[in-house]
Amino acid sequence: MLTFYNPDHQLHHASELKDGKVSPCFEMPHRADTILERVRHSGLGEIARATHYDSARYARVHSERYVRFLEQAWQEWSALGHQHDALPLVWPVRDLRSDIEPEHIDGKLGFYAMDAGVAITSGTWQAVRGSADTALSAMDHLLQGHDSAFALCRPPGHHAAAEYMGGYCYLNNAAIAAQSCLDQGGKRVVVLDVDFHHGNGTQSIFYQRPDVLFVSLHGDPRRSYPYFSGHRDETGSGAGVGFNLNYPLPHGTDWAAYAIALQDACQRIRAYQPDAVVISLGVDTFEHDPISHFRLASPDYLRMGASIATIGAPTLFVMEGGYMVEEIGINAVNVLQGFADAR
Ligand code: SP5
Ligand code: ZN
Repeated sequence: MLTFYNPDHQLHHASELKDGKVSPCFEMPHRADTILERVRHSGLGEIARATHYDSARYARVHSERYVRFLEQAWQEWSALGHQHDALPLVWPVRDLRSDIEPEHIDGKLGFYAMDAGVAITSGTWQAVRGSADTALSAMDHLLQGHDSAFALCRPPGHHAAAEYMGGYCYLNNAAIAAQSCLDQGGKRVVVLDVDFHHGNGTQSIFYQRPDVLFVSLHGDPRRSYPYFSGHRDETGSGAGVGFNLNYPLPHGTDWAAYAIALQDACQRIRAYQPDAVVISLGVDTFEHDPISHFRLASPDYLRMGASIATIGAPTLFVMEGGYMVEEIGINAVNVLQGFADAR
């Protein structure tokens, strides 16, 4: 399996507001470097450099004004004399106006964010677009007739919706790749999200569409981030009714319980007969993850990969979360190896 990687991710190392304090993000550059090292030493396959794409490709699933905001935010922020990270601090919730884009950067940051886990720094845009380009490069490889590919994306993407960032995510790499597949002749695409957190951004982007089936296994939003999305009764709307499938699972879920939900999900995906499957691959379901609450062990990720392989469609793995940096490489590559061994 070919791995796509872009070293520009290192330009994004930010802080987040958590537990009432600003401190370094759990989502740090060392994560991707640890995974890359593991890919190198595991014999999974070659590593390829991602190529550069026009930003119009991101605007297939994001609004143009949001992409423009991401591109210009640091310039607008630093023009005020700031040298530290830009963090959103005010949001247009419920009956506040969310139709008029503010002119001031403080307003824009909140307008285009769902939380304070998405700092903008001087290198954020270059890293963010490099991450989307990594997913696009890997999808192009898949469309050339290969069985699978791994996009080692960083920063992650699945919390980012058409017009907002959140949860360490800016551009939705998995959604951009899924849309690219459709734009190049694919008719039915699945995004299967196995990150611990519900992929609210991906769900939102495809919620009214039948051409992308979104399936997610995640911590029950009644107790887990992102709290406001990921319930079982979210099944799609309009033409998309029946094409959104959530499996909220309780704190403490181990492989035995997880495997039952995953098998059910894979069976539903097979019935859809997809042209391609995009896996939002988060390994924050790990028992020692510092911010999550499932109990998967390292060997379970081999089984996860084997289970995903039973879907039987061309498969693109897109890296999402996972914050136990020491084991993130072992766990992520275990999924890929479990998949490759079963094919
Ligand atoms: C891509 C991804 O996995 N994003 C996750 C974003 C989660 N952000 C909120 C996490 C809050 C956890 N707070 C625990 C604090 C432990 N001291
Ligand atoms: Zn996550």
